[in-house]
Amino acid sequence: MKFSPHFGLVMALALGVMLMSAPTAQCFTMFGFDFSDFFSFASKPTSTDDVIALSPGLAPALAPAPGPGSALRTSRRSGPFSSSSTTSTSGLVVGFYNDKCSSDVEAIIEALVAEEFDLDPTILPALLRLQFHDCFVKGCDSSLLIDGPTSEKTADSNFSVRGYELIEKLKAAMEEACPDVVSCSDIVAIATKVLIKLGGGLDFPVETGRRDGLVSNAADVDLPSPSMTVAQSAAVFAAKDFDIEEMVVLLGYHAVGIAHCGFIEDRLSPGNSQFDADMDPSLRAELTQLCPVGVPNNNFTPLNQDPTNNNTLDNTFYGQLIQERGVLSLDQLLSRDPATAGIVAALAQNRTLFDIRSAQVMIKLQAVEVLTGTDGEIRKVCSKFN
Ligand code: HEM
Ligand SMILES: *[C@@H]1O[C@H](CO)[C@@H](O)[C@H](O)[C@H]1NC(C)=O
Ligand SMILES: *[C@@H]1O[C@H](CO)[C@@H](O)[C@H](O)[C@H]1NC(C)=O
Ligand SMILES: CC(=O)N[C@H]1CO[C@H](CO)[C@@H](O)[C@@H]1O
Repeated sequence: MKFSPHFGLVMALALGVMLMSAPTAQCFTMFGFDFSDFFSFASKPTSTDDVIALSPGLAPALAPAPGPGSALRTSRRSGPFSSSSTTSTSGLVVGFYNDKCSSDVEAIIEALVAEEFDLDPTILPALLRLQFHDCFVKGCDSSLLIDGPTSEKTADSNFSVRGYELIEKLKAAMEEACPDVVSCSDIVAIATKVLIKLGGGLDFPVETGRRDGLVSNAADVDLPSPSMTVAQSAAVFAAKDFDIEEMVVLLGYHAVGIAHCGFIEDRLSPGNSQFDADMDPSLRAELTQLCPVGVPNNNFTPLNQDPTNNNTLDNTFYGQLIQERGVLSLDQLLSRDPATAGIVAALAQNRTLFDIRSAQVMIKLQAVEVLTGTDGEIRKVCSKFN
């Protein structure tokens, strides 16, 4: 049995004759694997505790100047991150719950998330991916969290998405502190922000005020596939108002976490249409051993093959791409495609640049098509509509 990209089937269904060559539709059937081995070697990353009072001069050295659609770009702030609760055009604010709950919502979430991170640091990549998959389908509205026979999480692309239990646990704590006040969507955003800090990223001010969605359909899931070209993926991001630099920055979150053989093996064997002749030969040798073609397995490998990276959110991932050591096809193409190679090079050279841009673009991701005001609802349980 051979695995294909998990996004493939859904993409093909949802987008019909999309630009990409439809990958063969097969199903992953592996659930409940234990990821703990993978992270057992990881030492706990040092957190960047303080958001440096970043001056406006630190604004991205890379191409795109702030444009429409970004929370950051549209809010009146003095620097890349300001802790003021200025309303952005998304309707979100920093500190939305300050006057709505007698307990400190963010502090409670932070404490519980830190506890979980101590037990299982893989919760960082898990929530990063969960946040992305939620926000890119009907906005950051927790539609991914809904249980049901045809809900979003049953889509093929939900394969190996994890972290649902933590969100439910945080929700229970919120219901205890101030019932019916804190949305699941904000819990996901706050938890992700806390984990980014714990994982070595910046401590950016998280925007809140999201409401939870009322719709969750697997048929709405149209996430990009790792077998896309850079241009195809850029088109998917552009449809969500992210430019190509922002796409490259967001894919930098592949600094942490893992990919399963099903996404890799097509790149390894000569004769296969996805064969990557330019992959670093030593990486190919390792991956060929890990992912024997035609042999069903649940094996996986770090998305970031840099041996000095301890599952921290740093820019070493981009350096690996430059060395032809990308694990996913799309990731690797970023350093080869003339449209993105320069962006990869700049990010590979400058950790500070990655730290700032990855936080800024995460804030923007967390504001995609959010529900605010009286739209949607505040769920009582994150896996169920009220
Ligand atoms: C074109 C866009 C993207 C594609 C095609 C893509 C594809 C993938 C694939 C195939 C995996 C491996 C899943 C597995 O084998 O279990 C993965 C994992 C992951 N992705 Fe992405 N991804 C994209 C964008 C993003 C973005 C924007 C983020 C973060 C904001 C992200 C964060 C992650 C993380 C952290 C993991 C590791 C998950 C874990 O270890 O549990 N990805 N992605
Ligand atoms: C990663 O962890 C190893 C073992 O704990 C340590 O020797 C190494 O210095 C760490 N590397 C980085 C970049 O933190
Ligand atoms: C790295 O990026 C930061 C943030 O954009 C910038 O201020 C700094 O000048 C850059 N450093 C180098 C060496 O280019
Ligand atoms: C958690 C969850 O609902 N996982 C589902 C993901 O989608 C597959 C089908 O592609 C289901 O079998 C899983 O139960």
